Formats: sequence, structure tokens, C-alpha cells
Amino acid sequence: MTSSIEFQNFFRSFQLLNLFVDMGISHFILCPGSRSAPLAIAAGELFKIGKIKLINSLDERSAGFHALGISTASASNVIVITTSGTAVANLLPSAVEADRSCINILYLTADRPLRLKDCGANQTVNQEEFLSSACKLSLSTNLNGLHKTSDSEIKNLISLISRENLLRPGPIHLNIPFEKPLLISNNNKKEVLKIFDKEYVNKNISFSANEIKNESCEILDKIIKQINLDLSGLIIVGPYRGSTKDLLEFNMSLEIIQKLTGWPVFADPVSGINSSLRGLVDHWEIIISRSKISLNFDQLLRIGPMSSSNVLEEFLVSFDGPHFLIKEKDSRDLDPVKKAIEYQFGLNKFVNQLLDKKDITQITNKTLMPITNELIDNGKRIKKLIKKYVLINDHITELSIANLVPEIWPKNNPIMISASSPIRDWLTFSGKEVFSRRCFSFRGASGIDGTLSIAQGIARIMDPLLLVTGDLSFLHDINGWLNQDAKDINLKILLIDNHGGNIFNRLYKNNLTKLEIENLFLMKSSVNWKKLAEAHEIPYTNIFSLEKLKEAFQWSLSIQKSVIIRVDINTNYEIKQREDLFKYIFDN
Ligand SMILES: Cc1ncc(C[n+]2csc(CCOP(=O)(O)OP(=O)(O)O)c2C)c(N)n1
Repeated sequence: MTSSIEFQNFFRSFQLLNLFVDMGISHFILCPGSRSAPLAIAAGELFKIGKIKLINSLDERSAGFHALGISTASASNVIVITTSGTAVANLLPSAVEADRSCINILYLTADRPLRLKDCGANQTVNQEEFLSSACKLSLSTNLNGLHKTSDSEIKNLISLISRENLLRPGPIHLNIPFEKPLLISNNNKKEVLKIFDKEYVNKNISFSANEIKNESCEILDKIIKQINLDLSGLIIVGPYRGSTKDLLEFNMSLEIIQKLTGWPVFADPVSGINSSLRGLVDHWEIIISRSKISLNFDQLLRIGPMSSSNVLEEFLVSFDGPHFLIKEKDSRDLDPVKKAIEYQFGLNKFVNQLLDKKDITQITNKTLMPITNELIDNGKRIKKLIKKYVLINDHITELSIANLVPEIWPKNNPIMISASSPIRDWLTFSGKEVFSRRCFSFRGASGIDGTLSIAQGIARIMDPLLLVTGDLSFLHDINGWLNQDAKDINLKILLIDNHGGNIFNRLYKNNLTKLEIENLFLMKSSVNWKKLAEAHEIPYTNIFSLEKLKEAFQWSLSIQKSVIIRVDINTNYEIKQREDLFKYIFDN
């Protein structure tokens, strides 16, 4: 085998990527650059032989978020390949969100070799450090160049990465310095591929799945001892941060707990739960506000992180009984009110241990607790009041969208809800119809960035996906249209154009003048939406009434591609409707 740099750069790149394929990674996102050429050419060869799906993306920031969407929906790690310099810095926002949302992404970034570092060489920065605050591992191949990296070093890196992924989800950064030449001649390439054909490709190396068995621990024993299934309790299910492939089992475990206790369930729209779960309470956030936080339970079983709801937070602060918090493979503290005993190895392990330790062999439906029935009835009453109010006229508002879309968007078709107002509105105003499909939202870091690219990533795996987004969140990631074949992805975008960050109108209307809010917070844009859609060849429609929304959904579903449905919100009407509705509910 030749030892030329050219040959070794390509050989090691191909070896590395092929090992990642053996680890089960099938989606690669490739951003442009010349330092990363050996990786790009290797990915191209793997694509040609059908081993990977390869997606091009111009903007590294959008590429990172696109990977986040694919990884979430497919429950498989995704690779993003970039060149050196600020390209790497652009990966940080998605790395932060992937870290907080517990999503696997593997960033492979090309770099200059050590001899060119810290001497003013072009496009040479301290990129190996850029992602370290968000990534669970920041690794490097040989600092003098990939061609100097030995076979055993490559294998060590691979086993480190695969072990870490089994331990806990999150992003990983592998920085790869390359010495020139970066391109490979056709003859050399053929030789490398011949070697691989014989020695590596389709050999399916197995990665030992020694998942750390840690289900039995002191914390778990403590919770199982303290939790009393015969007393009253409340189950609160926050956003689901486990793997999509564990969701079925998660729901089975949740059902067992509910059956054993008869407790009511307050669930977040993105909790991933089944709509058939017993004990589900509609509009529980409004119930808490109405009850002035005087709900009486003996204990709280909290599952996953806290929903973003001030009302819920106040309730949790005021609740003096025990809080048990079950997390999905997340060792970080997830209780901002600092009251819970936290168990990190997931609901399934928790329920298995509970059944075992409490000697429960038969799971029968315990009658719903009286308070459960009371809360369910309360929720139904609020639901009727909201419905009556929302349907009073044909005005389309943010709260009518949150209330009606879960009912009129076809069951089983997924929905992604953007940060800021949409996710908050859906928590308050959508009923349990929202659980008739998987809903996503990315609130790990509560950024409005990456919205379009994440949705496109989810829709590549689960389609047709409806993205419900505010205008600023959508615009912030408009480069998502530069992801490869973006317009052909089966994504329906419900663009809530409330002319800037309407959330700030609601937050500051009592303290600031209209002009101050407009100048300092709203960031109204003067984008011509129709022309923007045209520029990217996206079918577009504008609707002004609730009645037209259903028709627009049908129209969108008749096109197997991305479409934009824009709704124009009259923000003055919207703010008044919201205030009046709350008054109406509290008075009735
Ligand atoms: C990356 C990022 N930048 C800024 C913010 C601050 N921020 C929170 S909400 C918001 C406005 C969002 O507006 P839009 O998407 O139109 O939703 P709306 O609340 O108006 O419906 C902004 C800028 C953030 N959360 N993330």
C-alpha cells in the first residue's frame, strides 16, 4: 500500500466513514469546502455504492439543525461534515440544542495540521475548542494530519464514540487535521476502493453493546420506598427527550403507572404520549390558574423536563408533598424548582423496578380517583368554553390555530411547533387531539433558530409534517431552503405572520409604549412572503379565515412537496381575544 499523503488522506477518510456506517449511521450532511475534500470524496463513494444518504447544505448552521431533525425522527446518529474556520463556529447553535435536547449528532470538521496552527495561516483558527462547551466529547485524529493517524488510533476513536453514544445521547465533535494534497487521483482512488472491497466493506464489524446497567441505584430505591400508589397523586409529563425508538415502551410504562394508580395526567403537547391514555386532563394549565394553585395531592410523579409554563412552575413551587422526577438518560438536574428526587435511567427501568420491588404481578385498572374525574370534567368544561369562543366568528388568531389545528390536521401526521408563542399557545389551548400524532418542539435551549431546517430534517423521515411557526422563527433560518432538495421535502409550513415577535406585545404591553415595543423588540420585517416563496419555488397561499384553513390543508396535502400557508394575524384583535377569553372562562 502506498504511503503517500494523498493516498493516506483518502484511505483513512474512507475507513473512518465506513466504520461510522458500520455503527449504524446512514445520513451524512455535507457542507462545502476544500480542506474537507478527502471526507467529501469518501462520502461520495459511500453514497455511490448505496451505503449512505448524502445531503448537501450550504449553510453549516442550518446543516447542523437539519441533522438534529433527522436524528430526532430517525433515532439514529447523523454526521455533519464541514471545512475549517468559521464553518465550525456555525455548528455551535445546533450543538447547544442537541446537548440540551439529548440528540445524537456527530460533527466531522476538517482542519489544518499542527504546523500551520498559531502562525497566521489562512483559515486556521482554534476550531478544536469551538464546540467543546456543548459536545460530550471533543476529539481529534492525529494533529499532524489524518495521514499520520494509525489504524489502531482510528479504531480507538470509533470505539470511544460508539461507547459514549450508548451511555448517553448528545453531540460529539471529531476534528480532523489534513495535510495537502487533499485530492486523490483516479488511479489511487481505485486502488483504495479495491483494498476496501476486499478487506473492509460489508464485513459488518460489530460494536459491543455493553450498555451500562445502572438501573438499580440508591435514588431509585428511595423513590420506590417513598412513592405510595394507594394515596392520591398527579402525573405530569413534560417534553419527551428520550429516543424515538423507545417511545412505544415509554407509553406502555406510563399506561401501567396510570392503571395502577388512577391518577390524573397533565401532559405537554410534545410529551409523545398516546391520546388513549386514561386520566388525561384537557387544558390543565387553565385549571391550575383557575384553582389558584390549590390542587390537593399527596405526591407528584413528574416525567421529563418541565413544560415552559409559569403557571405550572408556580404550582410546583407551592406543592409541598414529595416530587419524584423520572428522566430519560439525562444525568443533569432538570428541576428548576429544586424540589424533586431525580432518577435518570428512564421511565421503563423505573416501572420495571417498581413492579419488581412492590411485588406487583398483575396490572388491573384501578378506578379513577375522584379528583381525576373532577379534573377531567373541569377540562371538558373549559374545552367547550374555548370552542364556543373561538368559533364565535371566522377570525383566525393564534389561539384559534392552537385550538383547531390538532383537530383538522389529519391524525397520525406529525406536527412540529416552533418556540416562542406557538408552543406556549398549544400548551394552553390545544386539547388532547394533539396526542393523536407525534408532536415535536425544540426547547432544550429555547432558541428560535434552526426552525425550518429541523422541520425539514424531521419531514425527511416522517411526512407529511406540519410546521407551525411564527414569522421571526421562520425567517431566522431561511437558509434552510438551501438544504439539498428542500422544496421536494413533504413539509407543510403554517406561517403565523403576526408581524414580528408578538410575544413581546403580550409581555410588555403594560410597561412600554407601542412605539418602544416596536422599536426595541418586535423586529417587524418587510419581507414579501409570496416573492420569497417564489424565489425558492415553494407553492404558497395566503389565508384570512378559519374556514379557509381546512381547505388550505387539503390543498397542501395534494402536493407531495413543501408548501407555505401564511395566515395574517391582526395582533390587536388577537391580544383582545386572549384577554376576553380568559375573563370568559374565569367568569363561567
Ligand atoms: C436564537 C434566538 N434569538 C432570539 C431569541 C429571543 N426571542 C424569543 S421569542 C422571539 C420572537 C419570536 O417571534 P416569532 O417566531 O414570530 O413568534 P411569535 O412569538 O411572534 O409568535 C425572540 C426573538 C431566541 N429565543 N432565540
